[in-house]
Amino acid sequence: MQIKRKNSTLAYIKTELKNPTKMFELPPLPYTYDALEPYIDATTVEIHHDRHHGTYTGALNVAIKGTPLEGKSIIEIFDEIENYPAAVRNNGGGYANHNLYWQILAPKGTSERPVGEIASIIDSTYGSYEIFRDKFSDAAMGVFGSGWVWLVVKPDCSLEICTTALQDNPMMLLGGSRKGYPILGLDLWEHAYYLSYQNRRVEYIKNFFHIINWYIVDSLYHDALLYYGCDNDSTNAPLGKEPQQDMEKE
Ligand code: MN3
Repeated sequence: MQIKRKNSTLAYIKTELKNPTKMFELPPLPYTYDALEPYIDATTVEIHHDRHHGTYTGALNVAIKGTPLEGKSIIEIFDEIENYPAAVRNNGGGYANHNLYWQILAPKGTSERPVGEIASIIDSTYGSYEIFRDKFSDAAMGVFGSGWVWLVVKPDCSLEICTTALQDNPMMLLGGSRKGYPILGLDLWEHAYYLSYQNRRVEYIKNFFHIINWYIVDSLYHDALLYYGCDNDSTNAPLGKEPQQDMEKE
């Protein structure tokens, strides 16, 4: 089963990041519950998507109801996240983080290695895909308790591996700054892996690399470059450049 660039999937992510919606809705899984087996079992996917992600989504709507955040996009909500109760931060993050998580996963065989421009930028940033994989895994193992590990694009257009606690998202404006635009994220909460792996988080992290949809990650990388106005023709372009029109052509 091949999942490559799908306009519907990407349109969803772009819409989600840029356009306001009145109520947030739980996006359907882009595959069946058992599609990630044997690495993530069907029961885990079903509970994780339908109940955990569903609950974050519903609770986000409740948390923003009647506040000035109602009708804003999740990215606009992240701009003001420090001004609202923890329920907005926890459920807004939980909603957005899982949107990304389900999109960047895919059945084994979809893409065993990075593809497109993200492949070359990973090579030039980290030396090789294998070195990147080790660094990402080490960062994941360093998260104590519940949280996430991310590959983000920073405002200066470079890549960075970072982690967040609980359901924080790298785009949340916290203490005056954001960590970056996430293009890959791994859920390290026990609910993501416990039924199959119990305490063996290291195996869950190792197996994650078999089920990444690098076509989607590459598309998100292009979205991030566009978001920050990076010059698509050069690596680590300086800040402040106008978005290049030719990046819109896909
Ligand atoms: Mn989760």
